Amino acid sequence: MQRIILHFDMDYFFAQIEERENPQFKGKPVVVCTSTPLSANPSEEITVVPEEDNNDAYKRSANPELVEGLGADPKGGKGRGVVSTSNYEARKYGIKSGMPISKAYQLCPDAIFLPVNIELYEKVSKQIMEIVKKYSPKYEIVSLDEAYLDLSNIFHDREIISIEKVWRAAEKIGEKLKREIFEKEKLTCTVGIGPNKVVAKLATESAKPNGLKVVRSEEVEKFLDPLDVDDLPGIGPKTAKKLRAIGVNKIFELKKLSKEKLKEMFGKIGEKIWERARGIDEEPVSPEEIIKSIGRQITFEKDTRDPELIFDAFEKLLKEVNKELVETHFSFKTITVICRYRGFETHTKSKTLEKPSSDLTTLKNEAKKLLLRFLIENKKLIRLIGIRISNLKNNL
Ligand code: DCP
Ligand code: CA
Ligand code: CA
Repeated sequence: MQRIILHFDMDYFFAQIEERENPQFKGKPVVVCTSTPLSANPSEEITVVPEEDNNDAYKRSANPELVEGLGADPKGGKGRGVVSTSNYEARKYGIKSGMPISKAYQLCPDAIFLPVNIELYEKVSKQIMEIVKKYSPKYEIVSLDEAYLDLSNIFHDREIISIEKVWRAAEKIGEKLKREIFEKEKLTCTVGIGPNKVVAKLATESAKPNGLKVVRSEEVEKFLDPLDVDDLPGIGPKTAKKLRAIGVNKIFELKKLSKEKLKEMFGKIGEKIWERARGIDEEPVSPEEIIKSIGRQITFEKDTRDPELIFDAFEKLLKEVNKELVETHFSFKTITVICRYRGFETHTKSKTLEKPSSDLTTLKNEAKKLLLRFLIENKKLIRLIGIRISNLKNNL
C-alpha cells in the first residue's frame, strides 16, 4: 500500500533554543555541552566517538585548566563532558556532537560554551510535539526534536484525485507545520517527505537546516543513488568501513551487491541494507514505540579500574533504571552495558533474554555479568559506564 510519511527534525535543537533565549548570541558560535556526571536524558543514545578522535590535542587538553571558566562546567566536571550540539556557526570550525569540550575549545576558543539546560529543552520539545500531533493521529516521536507523521490519509481525501496532487498536499502540510512551529516557538526545523520512513528521514537530512524536501516514489532511486553508504540507516562506521574496503562508497555501488552477499557480510541486517538501498522500507509509524529504551550512564571523575567504585556506581545506575521500569510498566528483553575506556573508545555488550522480564534480579545478574566481562577482557582505565534496557513491552 502506498504511504506518505513526513519526518521532521529541529535544527541544532539545544543550541537554537539557547539562541532564542539569548538573542545576543545570534551569529556567534554557540556550543552546548554536557558535563554533569550522570546523563540527564534517560534514553540518551551513547555517542561512539571513533578512535581517531583520540588525538594528541585531546590528550593535552585532558588537563582541566584548559577548560575551566568556560561556563559549561556547572558541577566542576573538569571538562570531562562532551559537546551535545552546536549551532551552524560553530560547526564551521569542525565542532561536532560527541566531541570532548576540550577539543571544541581548541577548535574555537571564542565560542560561547553553555551547559545543557535539559528541563528547558524538554519543555520546548513537549510544546512542539503538541503542535505536531495535530497533523496526524498516526505519529511517532523518535527523540526530543524529531518525529514521523503518517499522512497517508491524504489518499482518502475525495478532492485530491491525482497522485501529483497528493504529493503537493503533503508538501503544503510540511510548509504549514514548519510555519506553525516557527510562529509559536520561534524555532526552525527541517521537514522531509517520502513514501516511507527511511526516505523521509534522508530527505530531512538532505534539506538541513530550515529546509523542506519532498522525494516522491518515482524520485527515490535518483535521490538515493548518489548518497554515501553511511547515510543509510543501519550502516554505522564499522559496516561502512567494510563496504569501503571492497570499493563500495555510494548507494548506487551498494546496489550492485546481491542480497546473499550482504547477508553473508553483515548477517540479518544485510537484508535490510539491501532493501533500504532500493528505498524499500515497510516500517510503520508506531506510537507504541515512543519509549524505545531506558538507560543511564555515568562518567567517573577520574578514569578508574577500581572494581568497588565501578560496581557501586553500576548498582546506582541499575536502581535508577529499575525505578523507571517500574514507573513506566515496561518489561525488557535486551540488556546492554556500555563501557567507555580512556581515550573515548566505546564498547557495548548486550544480552537478549528468551522472554520479556521486568525482574530486578534478572536485570542485575545479567548486567553485572556483562560488566564483568569488560573488566576481564580489557585492562584499560574506564571513563564511563552505562546500562540500557530495550526491546520494551508495555505490561499494561
Ligand atoms: N544530542 C546530544 N548528544 C549527541 C547528539 C545529540 O546531546 N551526541 C542532543 C543535542 C541536539 C539534540 O540532541 O540538539 C538533537 O540532536 P540532532 O542529532 O537532531 O542534532 P541537532 O538538532 O543539534 O542538529 P541538526 O540541525 O543537525 O539536527
Ligand atoms: Ca535536530
Ligand atoms: Ca534529531
